[in-house]
Parts: sequence; C-alpha cells; structure tokens
Amino acid sequence: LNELTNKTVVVAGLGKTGQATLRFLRQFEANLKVWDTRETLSVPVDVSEPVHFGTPPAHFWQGVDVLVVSPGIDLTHPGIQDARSAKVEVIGDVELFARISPSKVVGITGSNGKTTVTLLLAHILKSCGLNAVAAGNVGKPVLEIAQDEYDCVVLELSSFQLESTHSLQLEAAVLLNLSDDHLDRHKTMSAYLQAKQRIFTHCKQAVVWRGHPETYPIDSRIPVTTIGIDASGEGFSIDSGWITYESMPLLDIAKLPLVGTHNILNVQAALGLARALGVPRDAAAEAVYSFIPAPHRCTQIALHNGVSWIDDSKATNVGAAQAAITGIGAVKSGKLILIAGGDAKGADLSALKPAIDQFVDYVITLGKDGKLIASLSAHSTYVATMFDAVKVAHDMARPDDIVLLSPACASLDMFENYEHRAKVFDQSIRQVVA
Ligand code: UMA
Ligand code: ADP
Repeated sequence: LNELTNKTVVVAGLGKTGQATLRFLRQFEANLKVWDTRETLSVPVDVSEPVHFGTPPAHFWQGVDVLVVSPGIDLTHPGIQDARSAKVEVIGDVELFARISPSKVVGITGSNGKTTVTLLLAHILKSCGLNAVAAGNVGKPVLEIAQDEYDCVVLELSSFQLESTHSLQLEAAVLLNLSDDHLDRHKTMSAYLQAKQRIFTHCKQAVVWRGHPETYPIDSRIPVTTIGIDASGEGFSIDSGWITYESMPLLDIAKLPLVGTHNILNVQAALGLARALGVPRDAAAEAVYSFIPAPHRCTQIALHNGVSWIDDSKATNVGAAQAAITGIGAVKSGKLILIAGGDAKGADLSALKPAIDQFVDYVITLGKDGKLIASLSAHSTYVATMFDAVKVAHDMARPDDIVLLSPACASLDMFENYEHRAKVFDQSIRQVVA
C-alpha cells in the first residue's frame, strides 16, 4: 500500500468503518480528510483530520486520489458522483483489506444467516486448532485485523461492502440465500443479487444451496459443494434426523444448539466452508455441538406460566421472519402470537401473508409499517409501543402458547438498533409478568 504515500485520501463516514480506516491509514504518509453526509455529528476525540459535513462542493474533490466509503453511504450519493467525475478512485474498506491481508479469507454473504454462519465457522476453525478470526459486517471492521496473519479470516460481507470491493481473493465463499432486503438502497432484486454475486468474482470454491440457482456462481468453472434440506445423497443433506455428507451421517439434528430448518442450512454452509479449507469433517462436525449462538436470533428469553417468549429481534427483513414463523409454527402445540413491525425498508410485506395464514394465530404490530402487517391478518391489532404489544400478548397467552418477536423490519423508527428493541422487549416482559 505504499501507493498511498503522499496521496490525498478522503474517508467517508465516521462510524466503526471510518474510524478503523483512519487508524489504518495514519500509518502511511497520506494526506487524510474526513467526510460525513450528516450535517452535525460529534467527532470522536482521536479524529484530528479535517471533517466536512453534508454534501461537499464539487471542487472539494480536486487533488483527491482515493475515497474510502463506509458501507452505510449510498454509492449514488451526489457527493460520490462528483468524486467519480473528478476521477477519484472510490473503494470500500474491504478493498483496502483485500490488497494488504496476508491471510487466507473465506467470505459469507446472503440476506439472512450471515452472522450465524460466520461465528459458527470461526468457532469450528478455532476448535480444530486454527488461528481464525471473524470480521467484517459481523461488527469487526476488516482494517482492524488487516495486517495480522491468521490461518483464516472468516469474513461476513454485506451487499454494501461487496459493491465497493473488486480484488478480494477468497478460498471459498457462500451466498446463503436471497430475499427482499435493502431495496431502499439497491432498488431492484436483480441489482441486489448482482451486488451479492460479486462475492464469487475471485473465488476458488463455492458452497451453494441446491435448487436455488441465485446462490450459484455465474462462472460454472468454480467447483461447488451443495447444501440442502432434502434427502439427496449429494453434498450436505438430511436423512432420518441427521445432517449427512454424501449420505454419511454427520450430526444429530436434535442435539444442535440452533433451532429451525434455516439453521440446518446454516450449519451445512459452515461445514461446507470448513471442508473447502481442508478441515477434517468429523472434527468440524463435533465442534458444532459446542457452539453458543448469538443472541436475538430465535432465542427463548422467558418461560412464564407455560408461555414461551422468543426474541428474534434480528429478523429485520421478511425472509428472516418467514423462517422463524415457519420453523416455530411447525413445532408449536399452542397458539403462536407474533409481534412484528418497524421500518420495512421498502420491502413487500405481503410476502409474509402465507406464513402468517398458515401458522400465526394472532398478530400484534407496531412501528412505521406495522399497520401494513396488521392488514395481512383478520386477527391482528396495531399498538403504539413495545410495552403495549407485550401487554396484549400477555393478556391473550395461555400455557403452551409462544410469543414470538420477529419484526420483519428494521428497528430504527422506534429504537436505537435491534439490540435495543430486544432489550425493551425483555424489560416489558419482566414488567408484565411481575
Ligand atoms: N453515514 C453518512 N451517510 C450515510 C450513512 C452513514 O455519512 O448516508 C455516516 C454516518 O453518519 C456515520 C457513519 O457513516 O458516521 C456510519 O457508517 P456506516 O453506516 O457505514 O456504519 P459503520 O458504523 O461503519 O458500520 C458498518 C456496517 N454498517 C452498515 O453497513 C450500515 C456494520 O454492519 C458493520 O458491522 C461495520 O461497518 C463493520 O464492518 C451493521 C449493519 O447493519 C451491523 N449492516 C447491514 C446489515 O447487516 O443488514 C448491511
Ligand atoms: P444476518 O447476519 O444475515 O443478518 P443472522 O445470522 O444475524 O443473519 O440472522 C438474522 C435473522 O435471520 C435472525 O432473525 C435469524 O433467525 C434469521 N436467519 C438466520 N439464518 C437464516 C436463514 N438461513 N434463512 C432465513 N433466516 C435466517
């Protein structure tokens, strides 16, 4: 990266990515500037570089060589268009990482399951004695670890990060699934798929979902390992309650620390990637049993008077909520009461209707797009707060019923983030059952 010496570099976005990018770039003798599209922002104390707020005037870009853009900033932003017109190279932090990292890298993308597969694979690799780290969209900016040598970096990649990455070489990659998400940014499903498919640009092997062509690399020369929940003898599949590989039993599904059909696919994907890295199959499978799943992803957080309360606050899109409703609905013995709603980010919420019709007994909705979800069911109510939602659910629930918070929407219209939404859900439960 000596090519950055004496260059002028603008870092766009002062969040986790931007701050890690600044820390990384300070090692090079580059002239650094910061740009954040927000008009006001409290600048972190360690940022001494000049900061431009809002949209910079076109002449701001004169003499700038590189713009490192944070994933949260839309590449169609007029400021970025101006930068491109001024012949500034526009890249993301993952591109810088790709140019410098000495480690083998495995990439994971998809609409849902990325974090689960990323953390599970890192756990498998570490359990098998490899020096592995999980990074990227999972919450650790890649430039924090770019110069350290690992046996494997397990990289969670969002569509936004992939859009600004060109030269990432991957030992193996997976595009887990594709469902409606982030259409406020990508506009169409085909543009969203194109961004996700970029994961396969320079990839040696791929893990793909049988019967789901969108998860396959377009370049058919890339060798693939398949996963699926059919009893196929091919690749990873399931048979008589076991996850199998080429028909050989590998893992007892009843003993998995993760529930639901979608998580069987996640486990298979992690095992497929571990296989691509040459990790012994039985050791990889054994490690899955000791994995501790991340919170807010279909986790039971309270059991009171026989009523099970499930926190799936991370279900920020329709695909994730569908997976939770169908997975839990299929095994319920009492009523399933769903709490949903928030900011749908432009998604088509009516896609939830079949799952609601089949499995949900009552829907309680809240937030910006909650009324749209309420309109999908004759048995629904719209409430103003999370506490009200929990109160209505509590009044209605009887022993063996399940109350599932799986919003199908982002949380930002009412909460700081999905973790905050989960916290308010949890606090409300404690209050109503007290
Ligand atoms: N900003 C602008 N203009 C914008 C948007 C943001 O100037 O239009 C500025 C904000 O004012 C803020 C900064 O950019 O100062 C925030 O940057 P960011 O939104 O890119 O967020 P980071 O804090 O850098 O976190 C990002 C990812 N966030 C997004 O992609 C939105 C994190 O993923 C990721 O963990 C982190 O980099 C480390 O790699 C979060 C996420 O929600 C978890 N990802 C989306 C998802 O999973 O669905 C894609
Ligand atoms: P991501 O990092 O892609 O957002 P997570 O592992 O954090 O994925 O899970 C996000 C949400 O998606 C959770 O609600 C979880 O229950 C659900 N989910 C996880 N894996 C899948 C999958 N393979 N298909 C559909 N939904 C899933």
